[in-house]
Amino acid sequence: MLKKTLTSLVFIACATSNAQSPHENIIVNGSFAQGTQGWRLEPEIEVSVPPSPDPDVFANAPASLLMRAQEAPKDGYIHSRNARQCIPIGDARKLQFSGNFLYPDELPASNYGHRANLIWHYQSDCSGSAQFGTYLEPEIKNGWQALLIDDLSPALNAQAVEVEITQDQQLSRKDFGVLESAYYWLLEKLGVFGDDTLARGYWDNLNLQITQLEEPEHPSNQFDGAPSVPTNTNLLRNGSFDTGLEHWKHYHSEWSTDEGYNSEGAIRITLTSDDGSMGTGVFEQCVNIGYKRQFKMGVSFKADEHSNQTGGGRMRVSWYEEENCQGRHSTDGRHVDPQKIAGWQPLSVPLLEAAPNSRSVSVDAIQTIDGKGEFSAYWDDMYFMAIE
Ligand SMILES: [Ca+2]
Repeated sequence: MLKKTLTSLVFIACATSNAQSPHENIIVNGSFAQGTQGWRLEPEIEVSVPPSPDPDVFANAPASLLMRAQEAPKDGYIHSRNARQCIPIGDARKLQFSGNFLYPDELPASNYGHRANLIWHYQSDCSGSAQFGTYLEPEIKNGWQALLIDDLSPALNAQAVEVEITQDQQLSRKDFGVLESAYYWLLEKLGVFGDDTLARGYWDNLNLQITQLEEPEHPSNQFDGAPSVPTNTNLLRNGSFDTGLEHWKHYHSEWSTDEGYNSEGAIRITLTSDDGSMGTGVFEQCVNIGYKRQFKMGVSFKADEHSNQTGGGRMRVSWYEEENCQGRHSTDGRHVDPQKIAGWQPLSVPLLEAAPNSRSVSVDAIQTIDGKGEFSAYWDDMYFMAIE
């Protein structure tokens, strides 16, 4: 049994020294009653008393985390102010994340700048590589609001989670119309706002709790009875798209009969954008890998020269702990992207190491478009093979 119900968890938590107890808040000082203790704060963030503490929720801890970032230049770099905390997650299998948020001033017309992110880390001190998990995002409304995400699964092999309270320094005025922009320009000129026109926000009662623990004795790297898979054979079905798109999950796609790399028949993906660049997963296939640990992969890519916008792509994989791409997963950092050149280009990753404890892999193609318009590309001869 990999999964245990909550009723049987308490004993396990007590008996395992490094396990966290279920239903306790594993965030240190998530109520900010102890000031900044446990948190790393960047400038323009402070712990202070909000103008309207909720008497029910905040009776014992009137202090909250105030995000009051200044607007940053629109120079193409990512700008944000963050408060962070790294928390080892032990044997956590499922978690619940919640918090309260307040806009203390006039509501912004549009503001997607405030978020509370969860980022999974493979090192217990949150160094090294990471995988983005999920986030809480406040609605634009008056008064304290409660935000919650239930049933979270850590990334496969994650050792810690980083709680990152963030305010984007460019997004807050993103969708303002001309009249609104003029209004704020006037207020600034009159000194009403100073230069602090990004919507401030208070966070409080940040709570991350484990709702399900993994059985500590769960054997890792045990593959007794796992089926073998052949080496140097394409484990993807219909990788050459010779007869259609069967065996693939696909989006924004059509089968092309008159294009192809080694043989005619390819998948053609068309992305359109009304505003700005974007990227999305376009086709994928799940492969059970048995006990094999080393793989190689590749695909051929050709941009359609009739597109009125440029774009690109990426081939990458995510490893899953159970067969058929079920359970927790971990996205591999090794990937390959096509160059912006004409004609077919074969792409390959010569060595991929399966994530520890993984039993299946999702082989994914992602396509991007660089701005407003339409970008089409052909993909063909995708392979994923076990190496001896
Ligand atoms: Ca083909």
